[in-house]
Amino acid sequence: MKKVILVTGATSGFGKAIAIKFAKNGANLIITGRRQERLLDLKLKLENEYQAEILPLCFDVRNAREVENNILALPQNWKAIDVLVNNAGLAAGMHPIHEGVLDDWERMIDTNMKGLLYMTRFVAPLMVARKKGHIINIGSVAGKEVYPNGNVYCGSKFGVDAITKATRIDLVQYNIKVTQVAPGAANTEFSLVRFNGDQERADNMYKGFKPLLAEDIAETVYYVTTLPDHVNINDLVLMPTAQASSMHFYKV
Ligand code: NDP
Ligand code: 8X3
Repeated sequence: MKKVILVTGATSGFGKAIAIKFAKNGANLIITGRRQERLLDLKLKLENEYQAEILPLCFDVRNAREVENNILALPQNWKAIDVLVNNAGLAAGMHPIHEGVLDDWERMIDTNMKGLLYMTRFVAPLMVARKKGHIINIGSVAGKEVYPNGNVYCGSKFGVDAITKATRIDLVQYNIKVTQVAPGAANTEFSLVRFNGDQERADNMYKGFKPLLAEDIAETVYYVTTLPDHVNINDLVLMPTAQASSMHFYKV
């Protein structure tokens, strides 16, 4: 029986690479995001290249009702979700706290924390009923150490760190694994989104060192699902070799 993996934010970056990695390894996938065309392109690719069954769901994780309706409406065979990867997220802007843009703050908190909570709230009961499942939250080194002008993004990822620990405690009695994977700097669309489409500023973030690739995170997320039933990775922090902390990089 093929595993069912639900990945949020599968239209780009980590989420897309995670979907590809699991499809390559024989899973069926529920892929979600707001960009329908990208979801449909990925569905075709995964079906053609890996003979995976793919269910694309287009919704905004910030909308609790959309999350609830999409999960409740899943056909019965798709409700047996083995792994939920809470990956959808973003940084918006990078300003000192006293100059912060309120709309950016709302987007980060609503997506990174509340979106992850809504997904967990409606998927976890399906796992509880089966006494089986694995929830993987994508945190960040920004949820381990703050950095200048990272204020609200860091706060949202510290939130993910705390929510992950709390979720593990609440679900331990149901045989559900809960893991955080917390990456350092990775070159995806993340910085382009953070700097509102400014490609030069985004590229500058990764100059002079080799950042993580989305595939590195996909390998890691896949790895944590391959351990025996009695073993759970609680928290896994990975960084580029040239990064030593959220602020220390060796650049040449
Ligand atoms: P990308 O920008 O490449 O991908 C982000 C994904 O999140 C997209 O698929 C996007 O889909 C989805 N998303 C964003 N907002 C929403 C929303 N409101 N509803 C549904 N989906 C949404 O970035 P990454 O792949 O790098 O980021 C993935 C995760 O990893 C994020 O949580 C990020 O904070 C975290 N992270 C990133 C790091 C990095 O350096 N890149 C390092 C550590 C953590 P769509 O726009 O189609 O909705
Ligand atoms: C993304 C990594 O260092 O840009 O979470 O905050 S960082």
